[in-house]
Amino acid sequence: MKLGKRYGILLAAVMLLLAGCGSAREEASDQELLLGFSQIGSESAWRIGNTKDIEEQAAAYGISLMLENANQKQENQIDAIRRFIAYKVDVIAFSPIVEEGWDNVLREAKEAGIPVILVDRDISTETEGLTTCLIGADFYAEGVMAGEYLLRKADALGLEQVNIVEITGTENSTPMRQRQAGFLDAIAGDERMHILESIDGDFLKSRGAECMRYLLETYGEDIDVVYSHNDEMTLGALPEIENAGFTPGSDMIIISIDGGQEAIDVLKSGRINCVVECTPKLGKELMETALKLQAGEPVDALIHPTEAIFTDETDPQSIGPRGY
Ligand code: GZL
Repeated sequence: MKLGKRYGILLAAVMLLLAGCGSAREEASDQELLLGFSQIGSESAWRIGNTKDIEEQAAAYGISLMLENANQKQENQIDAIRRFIAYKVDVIAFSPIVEEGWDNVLREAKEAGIPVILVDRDISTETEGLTTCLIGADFYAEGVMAGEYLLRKADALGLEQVNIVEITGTENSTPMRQRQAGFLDAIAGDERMHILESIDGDFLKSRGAECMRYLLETYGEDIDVVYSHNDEMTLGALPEIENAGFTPGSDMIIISIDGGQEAIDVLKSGRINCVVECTPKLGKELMETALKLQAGEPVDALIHPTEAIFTDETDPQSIGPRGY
């Protein structure tokens, strides 16, 4: 190939690349749906599994996906949503790290005529019509399932007093607020149940370990139950319990939420007593909902996946591969 022609092709490629970064719209063919998704981060196996499922389902449905990882910062999510608006995506979706603080950017999306889908978590706002629907777990029901398990366990063990420490997820997030509310409502009125302390573990393994160290130093053998809002924090807490000379699963009842493979394997070993499932596999519903919105079809305001509970009340060895 002549040198001049090669440079010509290179120059054209560079121009296309520069033009392309000005609008993702030009990169996606006209009929393909362009979906902008702002993901919270990579804080847990659940979150990583959620991202993987969304990417796989976008490919399966032929949807062009712009996925941005916010690295646990709300301001990064707000910036990402503004970029999606500038790129003129067809649909915006995001998992809001906390419930408050979204009104301004969602008004901008509405003014741009771009529908917004909430995935996994919810927002709190006084303004109607900023989002089209929520696809995510019923966190309140997860908390109730955890609390009802504890009531059964206390009966089975004949416990007369049950001292509970709670390691919560990210403060002001939907799963934190609702998993706490559901659990407290389920045990309310039962005189045996006492919450010694509730502490924010931010859904992180490292914070789960720090919180458990503090709780053990403060309450030690008075702790009968650890209620942890996600597996990551639970897995951080377990070695601290063992380092303090206690056996999780027998000296202390361990209740966790998410249902990832690692926690289920620990449940099978008897060091966790109960894992409430919270499926990260929301991608299929997200893609189908986005396609309906693009076609101008009505969508359900709330889509809750069905979820299970895994406990030591039945043989956990039969639990199959979890996929996250
Ligand atoms: C729940 C999700 C939570 C998970 C955590 O749907 O928002 O966030 O329980 C994750 O593992 O960090």
